[in-house]
Amino acid sequence: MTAIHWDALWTNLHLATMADGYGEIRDGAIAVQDGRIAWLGARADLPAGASATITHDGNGGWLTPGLIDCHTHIVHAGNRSDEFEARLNGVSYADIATSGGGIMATVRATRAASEDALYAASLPRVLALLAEGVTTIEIKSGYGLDLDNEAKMLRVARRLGATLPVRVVTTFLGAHALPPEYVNRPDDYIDHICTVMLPALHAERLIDAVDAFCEHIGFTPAQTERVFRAAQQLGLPLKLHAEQLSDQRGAALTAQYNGLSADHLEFLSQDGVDAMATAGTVAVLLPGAFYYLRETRLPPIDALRAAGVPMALATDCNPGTSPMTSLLLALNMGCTLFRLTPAEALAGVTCHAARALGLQAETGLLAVGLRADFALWQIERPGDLAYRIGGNACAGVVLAGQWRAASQFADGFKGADQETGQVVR
Ligand code: DI6
Ligand code: FE
Repeated sequence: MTAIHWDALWTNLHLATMADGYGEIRDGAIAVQDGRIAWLGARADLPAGASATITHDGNGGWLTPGLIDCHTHIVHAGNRSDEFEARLNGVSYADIATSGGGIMATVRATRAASEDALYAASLPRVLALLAEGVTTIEIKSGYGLDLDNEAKMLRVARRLGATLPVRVVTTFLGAHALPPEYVNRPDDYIDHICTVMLPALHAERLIDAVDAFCEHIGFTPAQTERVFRAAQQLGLPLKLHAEQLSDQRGAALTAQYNGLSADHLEFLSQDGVDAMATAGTVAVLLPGAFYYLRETRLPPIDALRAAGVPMALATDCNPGTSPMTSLLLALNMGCTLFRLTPAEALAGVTCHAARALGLQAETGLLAVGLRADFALWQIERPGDLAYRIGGNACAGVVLAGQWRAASQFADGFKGADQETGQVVR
């Protein structure tokens, strides 16, 4: 019998495979071949005579699947700290909105930014996530609101994925807000999305999924359904900002169209929970926005849990309602604010987040055949990841088999060389 030889082998660590709770394997080992997991188990069970080209020492830490931030608006220009400050000085949200603030302030800044400027503005936010063990990020458009500017946002998202050691999944969120060109004509804007923007951006291969903001301050369920139909005709998977501020039955609509996820969900009804459970639609919980808006109504966590709906957690990184670039903080908030258990929270940024992106056959678990996307942590037990506020115990990440120390993602990391595609160290 020929001895087994792998590209890389990791030992002197514990594994949290996330298959069934933490799926702990103490004193484990994990082998990588061609960027995928070839073997994992207790070190004592390593096949006799197995060897590897590189053996990595985990320093007694814990290896988890690479973390997945499955809902972000991380590509945008400008910030809204002026509004934050004005509100705390007594200016009302309505006044800010009538004077052109809110989402429209970010739309103006994003439209005005060149593609390079938008990339440069987004880079430090993405690096902050990577330094905390993130290996997959979903990035939405939705601050361009016309064909050229939505395309610009999505190209920047693609470029972040091409130049950094992270898997980027793009979501077209043209139906985020009504652009000034279509004031009082929301149905015309939805027409434009369905007949012009969606087909053009899809033809440029800029879209992996389609989302909308179904809300009394966003788009109606009927308008959302038109976007869903157009997306489905192109074979694109669906997601929805649903039930964030009111119950529009958006989650049930998403389930009806076999959507990947319904996100936010503070005002989700039992009917919505049941529809999601039947369709296998993931509930993406966004505690950063809940916190920032000082929302008091909780998503129906107990009902989701009882119905067996997979619950993911994400940052919702955006300049208005969740200016947050820490998925570890979202993990902590998922526990403190939403009362998830630390194991549920970690599943929410690994296996369930993968499912929310349709990537469950690729990443989100430590399992043979999946991509070797790992995060290595110098912690005592997996629950430490949700326990702390601040601090970062991430030693580094592995994306498709390749190791990178977390310290690389500190200030000064410039992304990849544009000519060669090599990451600049
Ligand atoms: N829900 C939100 O919380 C964000 N978008 C959305 O649909 C807010 C985005 C912003 O204020 O810029
Ligand atoms: Fe969002």
